[in-house]
Amino acid sequence: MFSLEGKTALVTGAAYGIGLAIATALSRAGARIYFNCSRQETIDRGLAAYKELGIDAKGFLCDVTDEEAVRKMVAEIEAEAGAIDILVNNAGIIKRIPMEEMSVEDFRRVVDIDLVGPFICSKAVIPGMIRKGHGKIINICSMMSELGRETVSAYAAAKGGLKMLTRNICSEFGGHNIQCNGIGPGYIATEQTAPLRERQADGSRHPFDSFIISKTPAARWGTPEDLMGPAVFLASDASNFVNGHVLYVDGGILAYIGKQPS
Ligand code: NAP
Ligand code: GCO
Repeated sequence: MFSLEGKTALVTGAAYGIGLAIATALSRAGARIYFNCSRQETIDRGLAAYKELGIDAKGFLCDVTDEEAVRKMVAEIEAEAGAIDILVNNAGIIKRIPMEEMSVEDFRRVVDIDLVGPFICSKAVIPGMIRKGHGKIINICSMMSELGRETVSAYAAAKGGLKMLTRNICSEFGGHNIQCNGIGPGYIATEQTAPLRERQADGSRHPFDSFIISKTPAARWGTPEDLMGPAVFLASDASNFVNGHVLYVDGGILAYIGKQPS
């Protein structure tokens, strides 16, 4: 029930980080992999990574906020491989700026990529999924789908919205045997969170790094590999009666008040 043999998967923003790990897991379960990024150098970086992994992935230069480009990409994939069975809305950015200093343009850009992008990509693949009689959409949410913190107003608003978009796609298309679920990663060691883990001048941990360690029962950051199994589960027949759910892969952060001061 966990096999993805014969399935076609599109993972957005999957040149490195979480997207690359998820696409690799789907490929190892049998899926054919397509991915997109907004910069040619990232596409090239991703293609080199997939080649190194022995995965014959195809990359598209496509910004998820560009509806025409997304529709063209999906049409090209469908012409080559048939309707897309699995869409992972992974592409995303974050801007860490105090709200009173954040421009409306910055706020809009984060929401555009992290929330409108998944809407555009889902809207593009759903007709094919309906024709095929099944589909899996996995939205990469966040701790910020549930919690706020200073400086990430746009990102939290977008990821909170993405949780509700997940539930709405579930509601609107569950009758077509389309399951739409979220994965809510905890704090994962990728390029996106590298600034939060930078060693201090004296060699000590970044204060935020220490904070996350104290908030995580496992006392460690997650890795992209920690998300591979949950992604295969939500992309496979094993989750055919799971719909509208956000699976938090956070090491227990959301369950834990935090390490008590010694
Ligand atoms: P990352 O290392 O910053 O990678 C982001 C990827 O998205 C890159 O491949 C990037 O390539 C692509 N991308 C960005 N804007 C795009 C656009 N407009 N159109 C198409 N592709 C675009 O991020 P990550 O840490 O792997 O995170 C991946 C996803 O997980 C994001 O949605 C993030 O919000 C979410 N997440 C991350 C964490 C974490 O702790 N790292 C935790 C929870 C959720 P280009 O720049 O070339 O487009
Ligand atoms: C931040 C981090 C987080 C992670 C992730 C947590 O600045 O707080 O970047 O937002 O990216 O979303 O689940």
